[in-house]
Amino acid sequence: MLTNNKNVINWVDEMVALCKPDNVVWIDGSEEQLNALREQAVASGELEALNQEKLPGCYLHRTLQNDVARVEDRTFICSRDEKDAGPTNHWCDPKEMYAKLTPMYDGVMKGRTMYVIPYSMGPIGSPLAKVGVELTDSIYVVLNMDIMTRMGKAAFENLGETSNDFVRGLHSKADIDPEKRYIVHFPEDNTIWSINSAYGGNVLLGKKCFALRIASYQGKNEGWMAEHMLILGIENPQGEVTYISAAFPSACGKTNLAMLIPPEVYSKQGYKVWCVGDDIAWLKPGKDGRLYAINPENGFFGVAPGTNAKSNFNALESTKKNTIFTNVAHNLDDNTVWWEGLDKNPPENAIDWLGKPWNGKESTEKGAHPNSRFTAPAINCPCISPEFNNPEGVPISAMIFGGRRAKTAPLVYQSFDWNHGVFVGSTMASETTAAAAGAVGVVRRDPMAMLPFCGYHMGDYFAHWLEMGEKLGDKAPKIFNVNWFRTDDEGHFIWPGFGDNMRVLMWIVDRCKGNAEAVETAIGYEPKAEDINIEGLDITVDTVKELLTVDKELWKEEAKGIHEFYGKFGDRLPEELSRQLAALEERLAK
Ligand code: GTP
Ligand code: SPV
Ligand code: MN
Repeated sequence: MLTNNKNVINWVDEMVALCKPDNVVWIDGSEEQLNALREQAVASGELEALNQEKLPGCYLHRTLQNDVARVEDRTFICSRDEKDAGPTNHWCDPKEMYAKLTPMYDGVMKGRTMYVIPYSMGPIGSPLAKVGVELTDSIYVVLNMDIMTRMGKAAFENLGETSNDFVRGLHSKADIDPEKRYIVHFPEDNTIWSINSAYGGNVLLGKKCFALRIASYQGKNEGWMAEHMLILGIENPQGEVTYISAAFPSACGKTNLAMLIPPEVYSKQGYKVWCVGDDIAWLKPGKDGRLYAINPENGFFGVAPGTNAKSNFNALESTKKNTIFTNVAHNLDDNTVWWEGLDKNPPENAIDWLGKPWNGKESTEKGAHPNSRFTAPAINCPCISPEFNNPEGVPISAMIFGGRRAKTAPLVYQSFDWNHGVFVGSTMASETTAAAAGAVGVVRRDPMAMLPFCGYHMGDYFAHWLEMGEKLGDKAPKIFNVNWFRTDDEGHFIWPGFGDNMRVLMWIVDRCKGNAEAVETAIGYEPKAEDINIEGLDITVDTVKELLTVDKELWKEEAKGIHEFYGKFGDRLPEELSRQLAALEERLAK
């Protein structure tokens, strides 16, 4: 045991009595212990060691075909009152859910080992950090948690001997039976139960389950925010850094934006981009009244397909050592990995994500699953921010919302003020991706990119955003919306995206500093097309103009869709948002 904390010990005892593992191993985080686990996982086939010269410390893992993404329809928020889960979450009475799952956990770890993982979300010692303990029967989970969190003994030091403020996570692979898969949150008990999955967001309980679903609930009660946001800093040639956070739905470009390489027109002037985080931000007002953000994670669980030296050099570099690859193709010629979009040279002698022999030159099947991922330590990232471990976090000047919209949303616009920005975030919509099980490419509302991650009633969540704005007053970040995904009539993306998104960020930074003009439109402030720097691009100002058009007819349709969406929230929809919608309709009618 690594702690004298009775709350931890009693709970672990209880869960051991329930799951009945043959052994219980407390994870102290030492390299010795982790190496032994790596060896064990390789011996059992759970992991395959990759080419240790080309990819030192790297391993490959495959999950079952039925277990490759988050499962939103099996994810529950079990608040005591159904109304507190709200219309966007699946709910079940906590008593009923405990009663249903307890027999499933009973004896589930017989013949297995239970690992007790203490971890900190956020830098150890940070006033914004929080402790969790995950119990799991999966070595893969232990090794991923080691990369994704500050894991081990030190996390308990942060908790102290008497505190009860830790999140209790219980995970078992069980039989990986999709019919009995449950990802369940009890926000009022600080508890997460996950069973019958062994994939990413379903089982790395510090990530979506704690750092978003439970933490969003805690944040509402404690006056802070947990958001599905990247955090980046743009350093100008004078050395001043402006920090931006951005919420895009799953697989819509957070990792890519967070580590972008500035186009030459900026790099030659001395601009730099620093990555603080690529998926989750915890934000809290600081002593000076501004909003400060930390990245609660310690690594990246990033989408592999599409990652290459050109699209995201920094992410690719991050995966060159001490990384776990999940569901990518295995190149047998040199024992490395491959995925669609890595390069134009797929291996001929390979194993695909399903574990079958695969010839990438001939096969029409994909070698890697579209939601295949890498788990890479943040410190590997060449542009990791010097502030990454700053316990106080970084001050946020701008917050950006965005999604995949083929038509409606323009390249960029700024909200009129905070409340209007909350309206813009609350009405976000995006095409679905492979990050969650289900249809891909269907437009759905995904407020603040939090639809699958808000641990309480989304109407109350909107109210919390409005309250935070009141608290922050004129120190509140400015709010923007972007869309890198507008397409032409042939369905091609019009905007080059990736590193060139910096050109849009620069307008945003200039707006924050009062250095750029804007044009007022029905939906918000837009840049003048000439104010987006296209030097070095093969697109024209007219293309930028086209990207900035606001089609009033489309937006009138949009407003109808928003009415319908808002209707779900009944009297828990803040009146301010109804007013914002009415104001938008008035502006569109003009
Ligand atoms: P999660 O980890 O699921 O939360 O996703 P994310 O938001 O971090 O998404 P990520 O950056 O991994 O991008 C997902 C996909 O979008 C990849 O296939 C990228 O190649 C693609 N993508 C990212 N940025 C851009 C862009 O600016 N333009 C275009 N066209 N595609 C992009
Ligand atoms: C997402 O789906 O938004 C992810 C991947 O970041 S997972 O951790 O699986 O949720
Ligand atoms: Mn995510």
